[in-house]
Amino acid sequence: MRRSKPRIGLTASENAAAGLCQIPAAYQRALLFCGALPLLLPLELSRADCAQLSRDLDGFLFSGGPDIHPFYFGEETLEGCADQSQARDRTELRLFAAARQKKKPILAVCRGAQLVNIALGGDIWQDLGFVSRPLPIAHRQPFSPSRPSHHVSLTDGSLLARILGETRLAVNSAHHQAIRRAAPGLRVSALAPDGIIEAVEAADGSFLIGVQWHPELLLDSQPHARRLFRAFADRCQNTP
Ligand SMILES: [Mn+2]
Repeated sequence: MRRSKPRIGLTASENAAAGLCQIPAAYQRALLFCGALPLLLPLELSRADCAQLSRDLDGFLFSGGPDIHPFYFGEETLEGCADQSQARDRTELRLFAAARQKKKPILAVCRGAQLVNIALGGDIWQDLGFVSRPLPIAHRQPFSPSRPSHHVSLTDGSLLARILGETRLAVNSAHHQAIRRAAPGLRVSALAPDGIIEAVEAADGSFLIGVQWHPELLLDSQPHARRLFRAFADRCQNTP
């Protein structure tokens, strides 16, 4: 008998100006490619809704998007901080807590990785202009995001390194913020050559991986992007 596909909840972006709940199609394509069934989630979900979804779905992808309000990590809004969505911040933090409680696999991309870190008590740089770096890597790359622009070094023995079977990846980069201190319960699994944290994962070995790059846009060119989505879908399929 053919097994049903894992159902993966995909968080949406709010386009407040146009009144839209939207998501770049690349996320859906990546999840479909690796055999999962993506389900786009609403922008507004109560705690009870999040608890129900965490029971009913097999995993969650926290997608990229605008900045997270600095109050969530105990800071004032600084120059360089950009647009944010109140509905999305609130819903994603609720959903993350519920999904972790149910031990569901989580893949978090760009903003998603920052959200995971903030949810667990870590913080972020509100703008990379605040960071003194030995090498001015263009984390907002000046060309198509489907082409890699910088490398990352993976932490030996990390879940990410074991999944990908590599120690160094070429990745794309479309962020002006980044994780500053990894939250308790997380460990750093990738660094850029300028020391910026590019991936984190759960220290307890559960499938919680946040990447600062956009693997959904590298599906065609980078085997590591396909491997990451496949590993995520497999874990969603095999988690009770
Ligand atoms: Mn980067």
